[in-house]
Amino acid sequence: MFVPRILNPPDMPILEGSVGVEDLVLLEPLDEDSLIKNLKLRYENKEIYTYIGNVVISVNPYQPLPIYGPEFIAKYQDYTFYELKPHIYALANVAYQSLRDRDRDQCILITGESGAGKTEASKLVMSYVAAVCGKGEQVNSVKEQLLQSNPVLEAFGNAKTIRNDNSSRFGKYMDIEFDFKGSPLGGVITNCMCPLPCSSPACQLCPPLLICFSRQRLPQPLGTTGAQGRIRAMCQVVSWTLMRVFLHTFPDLLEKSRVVKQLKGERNFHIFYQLLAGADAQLLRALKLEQDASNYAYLNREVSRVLGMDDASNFRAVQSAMSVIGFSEDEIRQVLQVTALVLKLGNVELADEFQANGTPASGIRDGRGIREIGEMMGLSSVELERALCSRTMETAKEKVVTGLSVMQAQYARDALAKNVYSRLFDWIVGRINESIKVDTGEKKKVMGVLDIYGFEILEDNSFEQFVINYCNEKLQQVFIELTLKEEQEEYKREGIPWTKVEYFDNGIICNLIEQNQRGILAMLDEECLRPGVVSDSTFLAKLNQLFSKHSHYESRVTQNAQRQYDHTMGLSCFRICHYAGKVTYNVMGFIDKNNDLLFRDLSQAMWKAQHPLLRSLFPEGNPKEASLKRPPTAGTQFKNSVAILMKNLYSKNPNYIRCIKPNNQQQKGKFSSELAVVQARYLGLLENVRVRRAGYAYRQVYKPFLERYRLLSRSTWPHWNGGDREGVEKVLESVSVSSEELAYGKTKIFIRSPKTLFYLEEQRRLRLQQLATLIQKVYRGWR
Ligand code: AOV
Ligand code: MG
Repeated sequence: MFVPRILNPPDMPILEGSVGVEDLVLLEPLDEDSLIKNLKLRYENKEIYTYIGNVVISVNPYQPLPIYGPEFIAKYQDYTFYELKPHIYALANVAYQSLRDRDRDQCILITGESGAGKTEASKLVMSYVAAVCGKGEQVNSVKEQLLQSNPVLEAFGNAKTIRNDNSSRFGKYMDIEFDFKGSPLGGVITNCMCPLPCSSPACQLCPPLLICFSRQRLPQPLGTTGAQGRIRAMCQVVSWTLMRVFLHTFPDLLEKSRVVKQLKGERNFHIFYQLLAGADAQLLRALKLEQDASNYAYLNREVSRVLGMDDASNFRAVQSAMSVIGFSEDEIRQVLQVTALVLKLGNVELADEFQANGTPASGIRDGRGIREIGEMMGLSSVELERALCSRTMETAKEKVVTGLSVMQAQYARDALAKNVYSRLFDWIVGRINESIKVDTGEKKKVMGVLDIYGFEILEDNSFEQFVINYCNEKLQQVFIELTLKEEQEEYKREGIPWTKVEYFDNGIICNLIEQNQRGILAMLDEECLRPGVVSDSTFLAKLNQLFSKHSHYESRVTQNAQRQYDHTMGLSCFRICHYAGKVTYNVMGFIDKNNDLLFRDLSQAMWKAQHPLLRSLFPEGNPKEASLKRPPTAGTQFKNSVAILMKNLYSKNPNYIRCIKPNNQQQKGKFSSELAVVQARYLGLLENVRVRRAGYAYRQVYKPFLERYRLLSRSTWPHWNGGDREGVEKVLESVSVSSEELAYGKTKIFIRSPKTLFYLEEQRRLRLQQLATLIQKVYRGWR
């Protein structure tokens, strides 16, 4: 349940020194300027979190702040949302409690651009969940595994980019699954007798009082036993138990092009550097590696170190994390071998050779390298060379082997390296999923956490940025649909007058990209599958023709209002006006990346290798499994996984963390208003506040509202036999809330300003204190 917090309750030390408004709903005047000023003021005072109702805005502090850890987790667990400073823990707590108490699957959606703090936020959510749920040996081990999955995933899936030294290069969606009550695995069950003299069969006072006594959080009235007007609610304190974690990474969505090539100033995936820096001499020898990163063609020579990042010690952390998760020593060794193989493949140099008939073909220049690789793979170097440098065309009748040109062979080598690495990554994810679970108990409730790569605008944007931004576009759509639209529609449903707030609906951009048979992805597939001469330029020409009138598509050839061509755009580019800004994409490489071809000779060779892990990564290399059917293109696969993800998200109750990047230098304490305003604009923060404020900041179904506050009125407490809505009316009358503050909807009560709610909460707290004192007296009397 969303409840905005009391601004300055007197007895909570944690609140001291708060700056600016903590909930933008309270902002006065409400405009972009004051919104940004408020965020800035707070940021400069190290208040990085701010609410818009139940949405958490997080501004990256770029420095460790003393607001995390067990002590804070315990605090946020004990208080409700409005009682403490805005925090991700508060949001995690609300999500966790709604999951537990209201039986509703939750998801936590973390958005923001690259470097804004999404991954760190997701880790905070995970550590919160791990800290608050369940006890017992087995559960603790699941928790430990959950937390240790981070260093492993980051080593293999993150890299230094221009935007972020620890940038996620894959999309991660995690389902954390819980089981509850009476579970043999540590669901804590305590039976307490509530001594309250009350006759309500489901006494709602019981939970808060039990909290007072035992600091336990989970009493659920089980049933009642009555004696002479005294009804005691028997409460069961249960705790939800973390059962299992299921990681979904998008198939093929690791940015695998990075394995073979990085932009200026960027690095390959961390693991390569960690391995070289952290492996001892013996391991290096076993892997046939040299320590110096500059020896490897796949590792950008100019940057091999990242300031403040200790690759060697991270390597040890990754190794130990893998064993905690349950990778056997042998598995770890094999993973490292495959990683080393990728590096070594990059150094395979291809040179011109001539076939007997005089046509140019490629061959391998350095015999030692290929022999070492063959040895490690468990494959003869002759066979490996053949697979890299030639291609077998198979028809029903015959087999024709042709030599590849040097360019083609290099392409084949890189394709192999990329495929080995990305399949290794998927294998690791699968292996983690196998580990992190308790076998007994079925899945009951799920909390999803989504942390994807953020929206990216680079100087030169390619297929990778295109899919990444498409994914962000879809997430924005979820946000719009669920928050803004739903909000307005709710007012309509409840029959409450409403002034319309305009917001931008990005459905049109999503359609431009994903529409079946008509969208850009469909056009790309069509070009990839079309027989005849296809190239990136025929693809571009097709787009330019098809979308020349589309309001969110721009090309060099579309004339603008002044009938001029746009010469600022490269010849091979098109532009999409995304919700978050215009991005110019260069089509060079789109077809290739979408096709993502791995010549069959290579997958067959890999399948023949003796190395068990490597071999298992290429099941399609088994001649018996061979199919002439083409696997779906990279774009289609991506679109499909996004669709599955969306379906999953729509089935859950969303909680939002909106991350903002305060500066481009990854510097602490520096808040650039210009940068923030752009992000606030595309995150739609102002609209979000407006929608929240336009009408009513808070609403709640009558029944739970009555249950929460009925102790405030003598008419409704301890007994109330009337209807829920009438009960709510009685309560609000008795605490004299002005009628202008309220609207009675069909099923819900709406409250206009948060202040009224703060007032109600304060009244409730005082009343509870009163009651607690009373009951403690009774309780003592009984013992
Ligand atoms: P991202 O996930 O949003 O970018 P990260 O979560 O990796 O961004 O954050 C980038 C860096 O900012 C981290 O490595 C930390 O140094 C710092 N940081 C972020 N949040 C905090 C925090 N709460 N406290 C302290 N430091 C923080 V990307 O994955 O690139 O889209 O693709
Ligand atoms: Mg990240």
